[in-house]
Amino acid sequence: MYAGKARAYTNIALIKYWGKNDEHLILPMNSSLSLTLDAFYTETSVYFDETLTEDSFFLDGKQQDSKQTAKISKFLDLVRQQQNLALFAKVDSKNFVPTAAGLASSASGLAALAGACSDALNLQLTKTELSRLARRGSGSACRSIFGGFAEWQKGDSDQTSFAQTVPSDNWENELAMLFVLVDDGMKDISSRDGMKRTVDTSSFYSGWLDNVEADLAVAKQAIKEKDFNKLGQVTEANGLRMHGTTLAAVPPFTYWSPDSLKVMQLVRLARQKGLPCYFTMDAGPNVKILVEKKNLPALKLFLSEHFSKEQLITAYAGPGIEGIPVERSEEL
Ligand code: FM0
Repeated sequence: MYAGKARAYTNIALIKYWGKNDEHLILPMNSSLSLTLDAFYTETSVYFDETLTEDSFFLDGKQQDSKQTAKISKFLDLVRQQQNLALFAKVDSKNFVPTAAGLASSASGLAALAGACSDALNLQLTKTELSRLARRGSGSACRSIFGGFAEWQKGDSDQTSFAQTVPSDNWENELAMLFVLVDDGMKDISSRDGMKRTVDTSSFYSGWLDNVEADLAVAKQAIKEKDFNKLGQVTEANGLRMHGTTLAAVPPFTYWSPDSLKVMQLVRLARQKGLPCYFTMDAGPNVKILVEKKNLPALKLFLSEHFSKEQLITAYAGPGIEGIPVERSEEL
């Protein structure tokens, strides 16, 4: 038996990863930049054992169906192939989210799985190697290896595509991200499917590519200068452009719900009132608002007229991946 366990925190991209250049290796079309958060994380244990006759995947104590398990097995296959290992595994994952509001993320999940596998098989990977491994599970997971700001340099091969810390002089500790949970009751298009459809069919996709590397440079400069408005403006503009591409996909789609638009409008209104804050969205209707910690109470008060306490979830900058000891009682 080989057992390992790790905890990884989710990250939210300020400059988005949107589109793959190589779907098998998960090489992105563009570089991206994110902030790792403290409020949402995944703890995953993996047990490779000769008594197992198939892979199994438990999430929050519940065994997952064959479709969910297949994604995990695919990642385990990669590890088994790299390590010349012929053992099935049990994967036990627990998502820590403030509410059961669909905030579970593939970034924290696949990063934790990569960390658990590395721990179980004593791979002694560097952070760069671990980032590359996590990338193969889910692109955004490669950024969750690092705390604070992380940049995923797109690279052009398995070797050269990985994330690294963006030097920030701990500026991220002065920032917060407020999640506004809105639900449109619609079936989500996964980020994987959404980005593929966009790359394959959207006539706006070239416009995305035309701007994104410049956005990234502005974001890095803003972090260097600790210029909140500069970082916020480029975050909001970049997110809007990403979402713009989906409208020209065939068939078209959007992740926005009426409530998402309401939050965007309120953020603009807050700014007009002299409260600096900026929104971003991912492959779902929830809106994330970047704000300085010192302005968080005012922002929450402002939004509390429109949204319940349960819909407003605060996150701060979080740490990188952490190894945790496997408890004997948790084993098979
Ligand atoms: O996080 O197909 O990593 O940069 O969240 O597993 O590689 O789930 F929705 C926007 C994340 C995409 C932007 O995609 O895709 C970002 C997104 P995978 P992910």
